Amino acid sequence: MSAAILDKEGKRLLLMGNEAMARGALEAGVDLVAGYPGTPSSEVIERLWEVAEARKFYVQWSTNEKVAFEVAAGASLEGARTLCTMKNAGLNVAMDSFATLAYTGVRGGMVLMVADDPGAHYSSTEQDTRTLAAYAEVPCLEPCDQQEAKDMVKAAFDLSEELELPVMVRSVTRLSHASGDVVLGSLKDSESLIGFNKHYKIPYRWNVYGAPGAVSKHVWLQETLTRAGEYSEESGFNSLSIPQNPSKVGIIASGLGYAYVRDVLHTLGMMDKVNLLKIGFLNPLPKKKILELLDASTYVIVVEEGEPYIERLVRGIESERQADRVPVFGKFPGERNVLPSTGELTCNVDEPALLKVYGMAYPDCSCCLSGKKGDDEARGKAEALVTPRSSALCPGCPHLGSYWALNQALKREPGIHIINGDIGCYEQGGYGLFAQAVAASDEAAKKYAVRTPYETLDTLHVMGSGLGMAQGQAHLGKLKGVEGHVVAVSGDSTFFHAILPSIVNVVVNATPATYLVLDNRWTAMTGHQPSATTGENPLGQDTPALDIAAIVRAVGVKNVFEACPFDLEESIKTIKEALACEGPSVVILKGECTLQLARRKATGAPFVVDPEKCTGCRTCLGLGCPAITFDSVANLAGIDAASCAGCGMCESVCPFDAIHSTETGKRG
Ligand SMILES: Cc1ncc(C[n+]2csc(CCOP(=O)(O)OP(=O)(O)O)c2C)c(N)n1
Repeated sequence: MSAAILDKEGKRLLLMGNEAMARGALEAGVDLVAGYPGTPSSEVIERLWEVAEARKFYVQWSTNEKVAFEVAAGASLEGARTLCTMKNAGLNVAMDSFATLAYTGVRGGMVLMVADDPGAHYSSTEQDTRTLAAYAEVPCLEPCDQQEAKDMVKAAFDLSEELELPVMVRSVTRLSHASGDVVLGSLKDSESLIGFNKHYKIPYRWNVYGAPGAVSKHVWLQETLTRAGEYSEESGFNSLSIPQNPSKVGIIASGLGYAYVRDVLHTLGMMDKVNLLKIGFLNPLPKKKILELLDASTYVIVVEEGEPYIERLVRGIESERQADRVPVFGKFPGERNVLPSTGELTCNVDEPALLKVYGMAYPDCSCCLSGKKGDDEARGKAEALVTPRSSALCPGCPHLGSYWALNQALKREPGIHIINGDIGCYEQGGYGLFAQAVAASDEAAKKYAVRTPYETLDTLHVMGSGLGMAQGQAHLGKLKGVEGHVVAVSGDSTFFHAILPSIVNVVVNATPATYLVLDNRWTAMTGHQPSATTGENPLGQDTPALDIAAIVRAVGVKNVFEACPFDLEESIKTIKEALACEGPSVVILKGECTLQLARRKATGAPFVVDPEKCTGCRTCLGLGCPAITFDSVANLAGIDAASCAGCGMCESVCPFDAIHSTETGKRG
């Protein structure tokens, strides 16, 4: 695909939204790109890595989103065109810098691409970052398809330079990860005039506190945003169409919401029969166009992915105008609610919504609201056919060994243990199934038996939160004499992203908690981007591989242990030693991601179960490896040779010596 995004002007290609946005940056002559992986945003940078040398720009995966944002911002202050990418949650991490950079503005065009995830396909929340762009008082654009995604990223660089503000482009999962037709524009060589000017246009331009101070910079920001409103009014990304005989119903549709509305209107043969305002430039909104639509319509429906963000503002505009003459329908609760305020929009959701609004004008159409019932029935039937199960770690995943070892190490320890999880492949250690709620007062019942790795984690929130929460629990437990261990786990990429300040906090507050780093050498969850322990960049070139044990020792952790999670006995013993320590302890469980081993053909021969020796005890199932099967009729375990990675962990857990490698034929 790298060659494709370098294809020549005029070529029509099928591109993923993220690839289209990468191309947009190349057509803008980008100088520097930085980001942190996060689905569904990562492919923008992955594609750009592949062409960076040829197109002579700099690219990096940064340690976290705040760092990435600052890397891009710093270069922009020198006049470079910069792109920064992240997922929705990433903007929370970068927020401090994002909200503050707007006060000084930028010099070279700076575009921030944030991919939201309505429907939470890949995320802990459905958070809508458009509200954060508004909060930071930064212009925000949102494409409706892949062509516009490319064009918008390119245009965002010009807009950013024109306004001297960073410009945010908001994408969503279905745009970033779906493919569509894109006609390419011309690639552009960088034309940036690079050079740093401390007093650019105003004295101490790049210092929020610099005279005449933050308030005056805020005044400038608000004036600039007002100017941005004029651009929004004129922007080709916002278009209003009112038929000759204006319809009673006006639709305001933004981003992907517009794409769905367009499909539904085509299906219903109503494309040129409604008053339609397409919004792509959404902060600030094109207020005059909205007023025109309101003037022409009896009802208005707002269709947008995420919160009722535009709807709220349109309601405000309408009530400011003349005592709520035009009812505004959308996602707000109440009698004008026609769209769900959670989950993702689809044509199935939008069509009944549009018809419901029409149903008020044309009551005959209310029969069309039955679509959801049909969906629910089909889902109910499908659910009856499927065996419920948790999502699983890969066969031979080192995290399986880490969880097995942790659960074994804690097994006979007194008290109720709290295992704080974090975000990464290993978060599946908390997905579980079939648990029952227990009243807070029911002390005994709180000690749930953990039968598989997938029931291990007790808390799971955001990157870095596990170790933070563990500290509160450990200190409180000590103060109140609560029995039980407090543990936190995280991966290696998460360690560098969010744990570093937290581990310093552990040390300076002498926190009696145990922290396990599940170091699989990669940022596996988001598609195997390198982490700081990998030792190579995405092009396979050598980079320093940082040593987590040395880092935690350097910040003052005295009890630092290392073990290999594929060696279960060693891991159990090591974790027990760490749990027995008085103060803070850290265990680094170092075992490379099995998918990477498989890619390098470094996995072992498959293992098999000897039916003569297997007693059907099911101990091996407790490892949670998806390659292990169980025949409940024959009461025998088995191993799926095609998926077995040959790690041998199952051999070590079998109490009857019934599992062995096909290579050696016996326990090695
Ligand atoms: C703030 C934020 N940024 C990015 C992500 C996307 N993301 C989920 S897990 C993860 C890192 C996983 O790497 P690691 O901690 O090494 O664990 P692994 O998946 O390799 O087991 C990332 C970047 C996120 N969830 N939140």
